[in-house]
Amino acid sequence: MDHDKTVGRKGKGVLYVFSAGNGRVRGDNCAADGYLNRIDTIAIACVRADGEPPLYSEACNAVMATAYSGGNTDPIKIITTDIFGTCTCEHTGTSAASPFVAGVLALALEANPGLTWRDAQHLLAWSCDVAPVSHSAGWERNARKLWYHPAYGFGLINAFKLVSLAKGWTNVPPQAKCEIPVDVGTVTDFSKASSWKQSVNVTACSGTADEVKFQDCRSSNTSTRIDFNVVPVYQELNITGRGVNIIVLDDGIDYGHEDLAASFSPDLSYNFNNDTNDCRPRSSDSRNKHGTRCAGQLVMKPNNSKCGVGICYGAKVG
Ligand SMILES: [Ca+2]
Repeated sequence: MDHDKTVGRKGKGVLYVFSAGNGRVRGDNCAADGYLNRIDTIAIACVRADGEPPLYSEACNAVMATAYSGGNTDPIKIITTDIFGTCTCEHTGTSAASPFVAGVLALALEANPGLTWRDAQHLLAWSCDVAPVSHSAGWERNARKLWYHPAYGFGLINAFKLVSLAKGWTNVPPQAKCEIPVDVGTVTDFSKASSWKQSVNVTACSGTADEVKFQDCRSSNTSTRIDFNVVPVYQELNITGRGVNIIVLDDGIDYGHEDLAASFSPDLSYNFNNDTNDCRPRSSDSRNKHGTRCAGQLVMKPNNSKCGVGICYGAKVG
């Protein structure tokens, strides 16, 4: 991933979007996940249609933003493609939230192919809506007056705002490294369910060349609608993800599916089981449907009376 950050997309960096995890009800915390805690990845939590987080969606300071999914017993879940050429209305978990954000970022990349991995994070911070999820306690403003909540990140993703902002975006400066030595005292052993807390006041390297300062509060939105606002991206901006490549790191894609075939690219695919680019899921195990479902959320074909419409249906997937 270090390679992808510095070399991928001709130096602009691959955008990695991860689900924040489904174990909150068991006490899991996404801060314990090394992938989510990398500064160059984007962790996504979820809410149900009523704006409440399902019991499984984890909270930690790695969470950048929120998208929709369904609760465990919720009748409203996500419609997408399924294996064996079928459709499902049962896709759920944070697994269903992160593809929506990946799809919106794909739309942003069509709008502005020059975006870096850092720009993507800034765009999320400045365009997400807080109002639809503001009813929960625990929101705090950061040093640049942006609202933040560990269960929602910077709020609910808003495709039209993010892509519109991306169109005229000026690249943020390269990453600066602010290092502040912290004495955490004696090393402590942890057992399950034990906890340890220490507070440290930091200055964000104020007054130095590496001062953390390039965040501000550009957008405020009082809308309370639960809506990604993706339709105006198609209708007003004529953007569908064209020219953008997305890789679903998962258990395979049923690429012959009539809602996926046109967007599938073998050049983007690799099967680690047999070292080929044939990424069809093993049909002997019907649990291998996760990747097909996530891929459908991204690129389902529109106007074919099958399943639904992918959020960035003009993109390529593998
Ligand atoms: Ca379709």
